[in-house]
Amino acid sequence: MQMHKKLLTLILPGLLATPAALAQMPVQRVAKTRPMKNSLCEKITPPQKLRILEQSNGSLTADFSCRDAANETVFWSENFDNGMDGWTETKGETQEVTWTLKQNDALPFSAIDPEDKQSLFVDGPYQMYKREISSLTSPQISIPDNAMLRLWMCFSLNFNDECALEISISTDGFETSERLYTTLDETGEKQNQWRAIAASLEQYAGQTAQIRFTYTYGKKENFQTGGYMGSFYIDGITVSGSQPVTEINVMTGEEIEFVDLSKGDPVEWLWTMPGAVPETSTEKNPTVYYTRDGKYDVTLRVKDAAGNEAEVTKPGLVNVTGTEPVARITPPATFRYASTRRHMVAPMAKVTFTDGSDGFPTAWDWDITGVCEDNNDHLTANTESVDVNYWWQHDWDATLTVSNQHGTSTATAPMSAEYYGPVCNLLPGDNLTTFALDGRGTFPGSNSMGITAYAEKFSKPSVPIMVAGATVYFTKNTTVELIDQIADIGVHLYTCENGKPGKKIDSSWWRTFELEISADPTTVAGTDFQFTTPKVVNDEFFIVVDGIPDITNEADVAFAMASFRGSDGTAWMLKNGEWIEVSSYFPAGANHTSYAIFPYITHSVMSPVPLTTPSTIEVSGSKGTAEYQFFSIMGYQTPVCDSDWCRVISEPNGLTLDTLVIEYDENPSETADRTAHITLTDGASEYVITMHQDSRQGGVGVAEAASDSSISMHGGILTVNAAEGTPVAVYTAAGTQVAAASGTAVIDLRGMAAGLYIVRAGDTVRKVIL
Ligand SMILES: [Ca+2]
Repeated sequence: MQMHKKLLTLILPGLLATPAALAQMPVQRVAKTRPMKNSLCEKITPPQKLRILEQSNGSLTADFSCRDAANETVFWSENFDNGMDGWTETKGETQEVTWTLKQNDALPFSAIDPEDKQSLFVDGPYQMYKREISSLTSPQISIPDNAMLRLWMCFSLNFNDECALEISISTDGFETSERLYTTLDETGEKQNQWRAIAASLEQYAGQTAQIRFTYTYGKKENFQTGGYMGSFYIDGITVSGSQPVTEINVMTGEEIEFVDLSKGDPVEWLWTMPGAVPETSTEKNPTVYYTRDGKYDVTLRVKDAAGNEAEVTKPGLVNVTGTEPVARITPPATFRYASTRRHMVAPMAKVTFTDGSDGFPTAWDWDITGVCEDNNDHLTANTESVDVNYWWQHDWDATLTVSNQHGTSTATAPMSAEYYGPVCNLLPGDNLTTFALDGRGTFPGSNSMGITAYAEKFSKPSVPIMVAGATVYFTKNTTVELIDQIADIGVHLYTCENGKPGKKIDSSWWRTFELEISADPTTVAGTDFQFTTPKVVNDEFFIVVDGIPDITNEADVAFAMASFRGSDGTAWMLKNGEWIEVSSYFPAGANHTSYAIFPYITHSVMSPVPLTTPSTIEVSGSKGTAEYQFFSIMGYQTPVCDSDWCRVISEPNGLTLDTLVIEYDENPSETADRTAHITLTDGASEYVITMHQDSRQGGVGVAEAASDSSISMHGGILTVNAAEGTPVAVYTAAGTQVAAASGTAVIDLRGMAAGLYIVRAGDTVRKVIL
């Protein structure tokens, strides 16, 4: 493969200033909190007067509730305040795991239950080699209909590394059992907090069962390191069944799980929930949310196997309260033009802004610059999303103001309209750094933590792009051993699948000793990795860096990233063979970053000039030629026509701006018009010109070529359609008048110098390119 390397430097004000600050940040395996469905529905007492419209048939009766502790009756509970009577402990060989009762001094359970005296505490050994599995089993519990197991747990921060806790259930004394929960499924933040845990026991209705807690091994396999296994507190265990619901209070966007409580063995359910998302469901227990304030009816109609039907309607059951919206713009692409760190979009192409606001606004007010024919004009719109076309290159702003009955919020997205250039996910305030991993190497770089590759995620582009390669800013390439010096550092283009790196599209390599490292410690040098050929991308994509040797006394290779921040994480890493988001690993709060990886992209832009030129060329029934002025930043391949009565007879001129000459034959029909399509491609996307030819008896000729605008230009001939007496003038870009006419006029500009001209017809002004 062809290797081309170019040196780029970037000023890094934060690079050397911050190691002390960085060292203060502990490295832990920490993950984000899984949102708990607590307080989904809140029961108001005393219940409001509720008119429930019921209709039953024989033994079939419809009713329902919603999944929440407030709408449940507790059938069995254990808070360990009076001991552990009835619980059975199973010890392992070393008897090092202990099940005792004590209060969590740091986080007493009395914060949740004011009456609380103590909690169940399970503690592991302090030497890893003594680790063992131990369990505690409940007495027999009668499980009601629609039962839920609910409890609270507080984890030491090393859970899932050395230890994990499982909850299982059995109806036969644990001859057989089902796992209801394991801490290993908790991928969220490892914060010191009481967590509400819930599991459905629906399938055990009417049976007698036992619950078992099992203290077991975590994910870490390196037992030689020693160290404490970890502990858990458990409290507030209940087994409860749902009771009919009379009122539900939720916020907009909050999920409600409705629970069927119908009697008489229904086999079909039809929920009608006007105002909800979704509004209907045939599930037994559907989950919905609401987007607007108000009181909403819920109807459940059920049918049994014999075809009997029953229905219940609870008018005004769900009381929804909204919040003030928070404006957020989803720009056409979120990655940023490297030199401005503004979101980069394609000029001269249709791109779309969408509303990404929180809080369900009911009104939208967009104000976007750079997208009008006059660069001083603002485009305004009141729709949820808006399609725009950047007439002007470089830096512009898009502002969105959203509102609902609770308030108003405004956000601005800084935009750069550029045809090509390096892009990144670095935010305007980011400084570059390399992070020390507590003596276990650097991040991103050589390490002993099983991190073998780094992936930077880029958004879908505003239009299809070509990715030619990427520049990576390395900060260290210390290698002593030959094997490390010649290690291949790879940079790869990957597709995005299920949000993670998917298929490898192309690669480029340099050996470790060939990486550019700046001699000036206040800057970093870029190493340019060029792919074998530019690749078309029209979706989310990743640039992956791998091949970095593990940390040793002889090898230490690292590149730069943005200092950790609270949001906008785009960095991924391959740790122990699994792709994970960097923000799910480092401590919450400031755990988001982006790598100093800059892919080089070119937007696929193919457009008529001026932009308002219609994509349909109307011609008369006689034979002739038509011209079409066309811009393509990447050039175009030989145009293809789907009919043989017309053809492009001009050759590509090799420039971005070209005039297609289209020859067409006489239409043999005296009465029927006909249509052909000429397709142009730049290798990344297509542009289609439609040729519409009238019948020979038809009246439309070239001189009357249709146009949306009153000013149009084809092949140097300017056509102005204006009311009689309207003054028409043509100016150079510098403002010098070069032609004048009145009313409808055809002005031949073919003798003028190429460039931009301004045409004024009365109040209408248009720029044309000659
Ligand atoms: Ca307790």
